[in-house]
Amino acid sequence: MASGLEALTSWVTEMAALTRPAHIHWCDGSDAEYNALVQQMLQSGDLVELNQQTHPGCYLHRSDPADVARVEHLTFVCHPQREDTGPNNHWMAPDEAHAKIDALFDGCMAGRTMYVVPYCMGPIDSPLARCGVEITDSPYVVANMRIMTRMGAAAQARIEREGMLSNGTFVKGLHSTGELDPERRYIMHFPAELSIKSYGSGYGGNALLGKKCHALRIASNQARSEGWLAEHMLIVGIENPRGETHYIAAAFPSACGKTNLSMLIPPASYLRDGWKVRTIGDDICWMRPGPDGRLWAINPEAGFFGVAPGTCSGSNPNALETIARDTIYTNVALTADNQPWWEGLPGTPVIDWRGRPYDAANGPAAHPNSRFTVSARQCPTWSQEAEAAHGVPISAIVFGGRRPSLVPLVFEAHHWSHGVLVGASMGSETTAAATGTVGVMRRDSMAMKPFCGYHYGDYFAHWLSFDQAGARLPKVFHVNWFRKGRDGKFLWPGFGDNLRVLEWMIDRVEGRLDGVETPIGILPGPAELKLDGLDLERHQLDELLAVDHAGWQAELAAIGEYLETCMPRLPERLRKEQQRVAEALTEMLRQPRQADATT
Ligand code: GTP
Ligand code: SPV
Ligand code: MN
Repeated sequence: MASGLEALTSWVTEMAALTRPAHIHWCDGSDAEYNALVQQMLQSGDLVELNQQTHPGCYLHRSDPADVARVEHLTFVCHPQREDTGPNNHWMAPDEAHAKIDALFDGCMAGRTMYVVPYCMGPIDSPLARCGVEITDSPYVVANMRIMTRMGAAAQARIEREGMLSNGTFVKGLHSTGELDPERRYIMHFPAELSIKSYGSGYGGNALLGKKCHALRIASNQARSEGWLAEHMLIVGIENPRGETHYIAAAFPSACGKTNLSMLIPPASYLRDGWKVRTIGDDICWMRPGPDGRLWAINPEAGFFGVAPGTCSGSNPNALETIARDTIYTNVALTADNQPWWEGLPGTPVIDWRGRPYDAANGPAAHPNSRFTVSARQCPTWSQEAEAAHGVPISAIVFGGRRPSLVPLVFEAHHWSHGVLVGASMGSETTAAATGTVGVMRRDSMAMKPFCGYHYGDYFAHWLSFDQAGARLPKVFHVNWFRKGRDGKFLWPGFGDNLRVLEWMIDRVEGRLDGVETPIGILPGPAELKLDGLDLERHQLDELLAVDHAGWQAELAAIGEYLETCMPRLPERLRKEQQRVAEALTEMLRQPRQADATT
């Protein structure tokens, strides 16, 4: 086998022959390199300097107005066999996909610099980490990759070292901003070749190839064949006053609260009692069974690419503190004194995200998917455990989405197979994180609909396969922070108060609380949620914890239909779980007195 360096240089030579750049720059990840890129982008107008008194080291990037979010309809997973891609992805035959996108790459870097960006997803010395190299013509992408990944010389050294090993093959990503024409834009994945080709977008998950393309779509394939999981999950450590620390991994769809939960600030009474929060990751979790049978998790990322709108001192003071310096903002608005601004912040916008004088008639001042890119180390709750090579042990897995009705605040799955069903059944209203209509309910199994790089049926089977002799699997829960009352307002205060729900989970994990058995799972008993200091009326709590059996019967039928889309690869065990829950609901409805009861 060729050494890692030979494999890398020959691929770079090949890509340079295709794209024909004027210069090739191998990134070392140094401060000097980052600063030079920033200076260059300030000159070219790719970056605008923000108020350096209030926001030192902060810059604004305005992306093309037609390039502001992930593009799921232009994202392809190109397995050699169409069936392996599944109903959850768009497919193109690999040859056709290469031909189509290579025609766009042909000579596209003429007169420009090609950056070679070696990166490591995960702590550089972790056996769970994986490397990649992104070739790009966008200095904005390079600067973002430096913040979001362990980028540069150390990653390249690991690639060179691992070239000799069987599992050492790095993921090859080729990216060009192209003309930013949505008609000439593709995000292509070739799992069998461990490669990614992305053309025509400079935005977020479309262009920072280490993130969704590598760490989820490609890695989910590697995880499947190597016996681990690559998931769209935050990782948070919760230390209670007893001194117990539990790590919780939670999968919510895009813009549904992962960043917020990962760095939550406990309610005042919890802080007084000594509760502590440790942030490990806010978007992606790679986990595998350890020798003790537990799932051990790492965050493959080194930074946050977080949603700006809604981030404020009331909801997420930790994030606000994190992004007060050395942050790249994308598509936010500006105040009169050149500070970044978005909906939810105090102050007044003067320039909107497109650089125009702000006019409410043009819509929000900041784009709804405007974001910040910042090193995770700047987060006040960032934990050294995020650098642990072996990862952290996961006590609970949480699924959740935006469900304005039906779905209670929290419930626990009966066992692992039921937990897999709960994850597979997830639904949520769509958000501005992807192009398309916002606020439409869709199924989003494990929050991986846009990110699972293979057939959902095989994916569910992979999840089920962890239930083995000797396994000490986490408990599985489902939450819904987004239930609305008759007045159309959220019933649950959310944010820091979500710790109250996490506390219940931890007590369940520790066997300290009984909960209440229902057909859909185990809910908190009447006095089991600690609600001191909360302005929540009795009827609101009742609504939040109600199980509407008839409504759930219809939901289970809809889930059954949805699971059918994975046939013939739907695991029989999952179908049986769906039937078990559906039958338990039917049984409940046959006993009118019990069916009326809430909890
Ligand atoms: P991606 O980065 O797209 O994967 O998003 P995310 O899952 O990290 O979502 P994030 O934490 O950035 O939250 C997205 C939006 O949901 C923000 O506007 C938040 O203010 C809002 N949000 C987060 N948590 C809560 C909550 O507990 N309750 C309510 N009502 N809104 C929340
Ligand atoms: C998401 O959409 O889930 C994100 C943002 O985390 S992006 O990196 O653009 O995919
Ligand atoms: Mn995400």
